[in-house]
Amino acid sequence: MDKNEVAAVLGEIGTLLELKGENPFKTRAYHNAVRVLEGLDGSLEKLVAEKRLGELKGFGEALQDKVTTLVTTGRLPYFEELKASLPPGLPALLEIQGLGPKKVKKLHDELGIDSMEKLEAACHAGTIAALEGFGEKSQSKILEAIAFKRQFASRHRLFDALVVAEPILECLRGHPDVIRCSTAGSLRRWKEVIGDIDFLVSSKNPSAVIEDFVSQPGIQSVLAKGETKASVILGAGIQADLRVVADVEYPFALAYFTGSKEHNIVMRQRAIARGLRLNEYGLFRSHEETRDPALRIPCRDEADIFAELGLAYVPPELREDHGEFAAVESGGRLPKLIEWTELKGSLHNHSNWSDGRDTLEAIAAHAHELGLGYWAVTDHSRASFQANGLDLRRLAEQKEAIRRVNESYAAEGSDFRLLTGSEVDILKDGLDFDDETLAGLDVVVASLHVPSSDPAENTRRLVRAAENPYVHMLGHLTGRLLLERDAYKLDVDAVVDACAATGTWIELNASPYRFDLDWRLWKRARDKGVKCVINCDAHRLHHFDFLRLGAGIARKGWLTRADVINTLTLPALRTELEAKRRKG
Ligand code: DGT
Ligand code: CA
Ligand code: CA
Ligand code: ZN
Repeated sequence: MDKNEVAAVLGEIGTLLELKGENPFKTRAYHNAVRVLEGLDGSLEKLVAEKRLGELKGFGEALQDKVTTLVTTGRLPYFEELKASLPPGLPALLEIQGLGPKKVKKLHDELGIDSMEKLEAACHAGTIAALEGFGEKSQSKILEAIAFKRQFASRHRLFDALVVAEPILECLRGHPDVIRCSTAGSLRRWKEVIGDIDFLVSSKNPSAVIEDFVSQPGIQSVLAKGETKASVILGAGIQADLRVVADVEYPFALAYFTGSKEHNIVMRQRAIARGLRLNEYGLFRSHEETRDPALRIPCRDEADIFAELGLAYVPPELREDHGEFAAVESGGRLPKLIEWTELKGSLHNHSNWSDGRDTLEAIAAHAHELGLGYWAVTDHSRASFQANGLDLRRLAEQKEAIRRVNESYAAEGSDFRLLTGSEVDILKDGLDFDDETLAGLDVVVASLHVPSSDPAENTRRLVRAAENPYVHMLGHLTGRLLLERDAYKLDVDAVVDACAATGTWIELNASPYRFDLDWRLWKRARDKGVKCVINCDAHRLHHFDFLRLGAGIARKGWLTRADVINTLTLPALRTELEAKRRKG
């Protein structure tokens, strides 16, 4: 286990102990340990190997033992026993606004409440209002909070779903009874927000696969279990459906359950137009609905199905009926979509100089280790004081610090470089830094963090930022936070036009909370000549992984390698970074 995983387990232990009503010193020790680990610069593994955990603040012997076990074995029996000793639904109650560990414990001890459903029923029965320390008002607040949670409970950000789906897929892949398997549905199509996770498996022994699927660790509840399908609620509160089919049916089932519904409808129509029938069981030589194996046209994979219908293969990301059919019929080809491994770095990121967690040295080392060519440090500008934005003096110091880091790479003969930069705030009347300051930076991202309520005003500010010759790109253009906050009101088309006219790039912010600009808008922006930059907006080292997410969203937006600036090597990138300034 790495540092972050260990910290997550310790945090959970702290919470579970609180739910048990353990003494506050003990629980606080765990929460403190989380902070210490989060702030730790070096390798935790190394500290463990050298038996130096005791040097960390507040790490007594018991804690050292537990961390050592976690790091070396990846498991901690103490944690598993602790989890098993509490009702599984209890931690979820903590997510209800206004309920802390003390209150949840009281609800459990006095009323036997161990799930959202029981809590809701108790509210309706008026039992919560009568409970000491709660009252009428907090009872109605709890009901409101439950309703709020429900509204979002069935929608999840892509990353949260991937994190739980990928290990399950790996398990299925290793199962002796599984022939082929895949995710399907909106997850496979890389939608930014998904309802439930879909898995598809082909097997000669469905019941063995289903049994193992519903009995995997960490499942909250089993919603349904049949001979060839099952539905469960995973630990993260996300529903997952599994379907098991015979291997001859697998390509057809995969195409069907990948969707989208809109895409499937057109596929079925094309089949009908050819005197065929397409459904989840096959493509049949038939004018009626059927699943007669004798009529099935054999297809080894999805590409065969597309070919039978006179189409080139359409990757899952494009199956939204957003123009893919027009592109691939009558011998047409899709553009070769970008691959995330073609990305050479990210041009909008933060360090511990503003609101990021890591040092310049750690950031450079991580990017270098991932085989990237460059990484821009674009910390916040001074107006973002809540994010510890840099003033002119600190910006100058940071440039110097970055120069020193780069010298050490040059000395080792490495071509890797950090790039200097700023995520400069777009203020009411101009940018937070003057042109001269911006001209001294490698990379300038301009972002609107405090929008106006007037859409025309927002549009005007962004257009002006694009017109500045020292601004390379606009960051998270619409400001949306998925499942949390809508985009601010503005005329996106007008801003895209301004970017096209001035040669300003637009960021595809790859944070799973943002994915901003939305994938639906990229085809049009690209056709107007606007280049995309896929940026991690990293505040932590593990945010570097967002490159893969962002590239998937760019694929969904039909973008190719040539459309994305940060596929360029460093020398080619430097030329492009200079281009707008020369024109301006
Ligand atoms: P989600 O889960 O809401 O994010 O979206 P999907 O697309 O994953 O939808 P889901 O899980 O309900 O079903 C998976 C796929 O199965 C869906 O993309 C297309 C296919 N499918 C399900 N129901 C129907 C249907 O009534 N008609 C057609 N043509 N396809 C369907
Ligand atoms: Ca789904
Ligand atoms: Ca589903
Ligand atoms: Zn920002």
